[in-house]
Amino acid sequence: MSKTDRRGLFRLGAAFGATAVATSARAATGAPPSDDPWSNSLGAGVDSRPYGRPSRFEKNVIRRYVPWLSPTTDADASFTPLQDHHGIITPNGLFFERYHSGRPSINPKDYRLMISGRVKRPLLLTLDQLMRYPSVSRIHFIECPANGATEWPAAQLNSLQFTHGMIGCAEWTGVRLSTLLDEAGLLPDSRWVLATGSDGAHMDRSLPMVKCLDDCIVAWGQNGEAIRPEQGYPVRLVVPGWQGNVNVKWLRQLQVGTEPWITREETSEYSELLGDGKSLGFTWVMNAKSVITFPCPEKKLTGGPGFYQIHGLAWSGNGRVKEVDISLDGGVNYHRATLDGPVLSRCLTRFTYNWWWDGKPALIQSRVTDETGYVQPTIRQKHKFWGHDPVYENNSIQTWQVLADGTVNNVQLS
Ligand SMILES: Nc1nc2c(c(=O)[nH]1)N[C@H]1C(S)=C(S)[C@@H](COP(=O)(O)O)O[C@H]1N2
Ligand SMILES: [Mo]
Repeated sequence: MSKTDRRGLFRLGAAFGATAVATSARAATGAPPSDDPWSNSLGAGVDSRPYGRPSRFEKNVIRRYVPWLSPTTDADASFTPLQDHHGIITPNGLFFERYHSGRPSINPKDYRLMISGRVKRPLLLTLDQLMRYPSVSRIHFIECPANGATEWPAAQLNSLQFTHGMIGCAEWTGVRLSTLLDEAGLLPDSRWVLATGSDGAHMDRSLPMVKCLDDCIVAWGQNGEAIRPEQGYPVRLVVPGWQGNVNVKWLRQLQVGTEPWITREETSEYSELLGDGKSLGFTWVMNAKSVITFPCPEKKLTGGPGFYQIHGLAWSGNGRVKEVDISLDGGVNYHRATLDGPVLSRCLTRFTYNWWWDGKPALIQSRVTDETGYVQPTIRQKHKFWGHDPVYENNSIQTWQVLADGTVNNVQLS
């Protein structure tokens, strides 16, 4: 932190030019800012659309998809606009979507959850019955392991939304999976649970009992309202910190067994080929990752040299974020960023760094270390491990190139 930083002198007034001077002259005479038209008339009444929406000036803050990645719209993915993500909670209408077989429309009256297999008392629950169990609310991110997949061979998409937007973070409300398994009564040899969705894809993933009894939530609430159809209405499984795909949406069945099922989703998908031709199965945990969300390709530096607050998001599927370091020179030197709490486990964490930009080109990066001591790797380190370009788990350090005119580009350092 520099001396200027400690005194809190950002000197932005001068940088903003004439408007700022005029405003401060008015401030000196004690006069209020001028009355604008909207200050002199009656405002609009209660919204005629009873479900509120953002200001019309925010109409570009939307999910987007990459046409060449999603040639059809029913087996699809859309990306969260992280460049406009304020804080750690993703608004429900902006939460990224991923469908293997489209989005079903489920009447909650017809909803049933079956808990079967190696249990003493199989259960078939309606939504009302499910919601009578003791519930919890927890804030967790969900990230698709294919987030950043396009960037393995080279910097391809000049966009924060498309390089990092297959992540969202919400407050999930529901019953702990351990509560339901306890109710059904586990048999001594029950060590795995197969979670299955009721969509056309019947997405199914085997989960080890230790995770099921730890922090998984059978959730019906998302940021204070019912889970959105896009996120699995009426019920999804939340498996904190693990790959997006195990967070089964439109959850239909929890089958308890003794061994993993090795489903199609666990062989043709979500397992990665190693250099020796063998494949790495069950890479569940999303390792620590971070990215600078301002500046970024969508949000350049518009005011010339001077003070800018760099901000961004960091997360780890292994627990809490411990620290984030910022580099302004492509990874040669690092400076500690400030974590802007709350710092929660398996949850987005906001970080900031006060930067007096000298107007020269810069290569800015963030690098997270989580509470286990894991340090976010460079893309070079990842390539060395795989020996080829894989599909999943690109959690490498992102470099944004800042040019003298304030433009920001996605680049990859070789
Ligand atoms: N039933 C079902 N669950 C599913 C999927 C699916 O296609 N069907 N997609 C998975 C994948 S690949 C991801 S990344 C996450 C995405 O969650 P979201 O759409 O709520 O962002 O849901 C997972 N759960
Ligand atoms: Mo995914």
